[in-house]
Amino acid sequence: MMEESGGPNAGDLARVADVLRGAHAVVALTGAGISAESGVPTFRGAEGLWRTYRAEDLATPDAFRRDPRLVWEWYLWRRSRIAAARPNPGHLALARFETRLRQFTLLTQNVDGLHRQAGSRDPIELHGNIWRGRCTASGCVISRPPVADELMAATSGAPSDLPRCACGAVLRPDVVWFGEGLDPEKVDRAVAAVRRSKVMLVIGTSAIVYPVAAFPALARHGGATIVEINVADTPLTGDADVVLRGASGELLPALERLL
Ligand code: BJW
Repeated sequence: MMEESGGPNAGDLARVADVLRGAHAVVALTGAGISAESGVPTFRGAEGLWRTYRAEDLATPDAFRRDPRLVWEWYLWRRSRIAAARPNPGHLALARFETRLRQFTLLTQNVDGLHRQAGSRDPIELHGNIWRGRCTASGCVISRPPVADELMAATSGAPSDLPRCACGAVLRPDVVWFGEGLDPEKVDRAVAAVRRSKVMLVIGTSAIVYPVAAFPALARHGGATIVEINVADTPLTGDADVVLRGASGELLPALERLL
């Protein structure tokens, strides 16, 4: 259902639109929930990936050392789901916020690349990008290695068939696993944007994975208004200044219409 001007969030939407219009710097932080309406599975919750798969077996450096083939197969399966997905009205509205709002910075924990597809010019992808591979020897990053070749390689049996860099070393997915540090350059840019923000929109994230989960508190400490957009409560909900309860694919376009 579309969020209409007289809907349950109407007063809060108008209030958020007012604050956004007056703000000199705005940050949006997104999580898996913004891509849920595009058909990309989230991690937690009833249908979440971690209900079916164990993070310890698939999303840690140890898991990759133990069984790189299993990890690659999981990532290639996820790529195939993402390849079939298109940006939804939530991604598209955020891309337009870039031109409508002053100093708008988009931070995302998502690895699916849908913000770029929607037209966002420079989303800071804090947890990496599933479409890139990274050389386990040199650390060099390879954009969009051919998926079909990798799929065949990853499922054809021999260990030497794992996706490889031109130097011969095995590639790994260019994403951030549990226990790994985030790219310091991205964290620095993100923290600078968070510190100068006057409004922070926290959209579709369970807000429990650190260090990103600390960003709303940092923004709040600097005096920013925190707006949570989510279909459910999170640990952030009680500390948010405004909570817009509902699907981001409906609420973000509704917010944009009020700007
Ligand atoms: C909707 C919606 C709709 C649905 N509209 N909303 C104990 C205490 C504190 C910290 C730790 C601890 N033990 C370990 C740690 C550290 C750990 C951590 O935070 N763990 C917590 C889980 C406890 N963090 C790390 O390990 C990080 N690294 C680190 O700390 O490094 C330290 C270090 C420094 C220097 C050197 C070495 C180390 C790294 C974390 C990496 C996270 N990686 C993943 C996988 C990425 C790759 C991949 O995709 O495979 O990132 S895990 C997964 O969680 C993914 C996500 O980006 C991340 C966050 O999930 P997100 O986006 O919030 O999704 P969900 O599913 O949780 O939530 C969806 C939300 O959407 C829900 O709220 C829904 O209600 C909502 N929703 N539909 C609006 N339509």
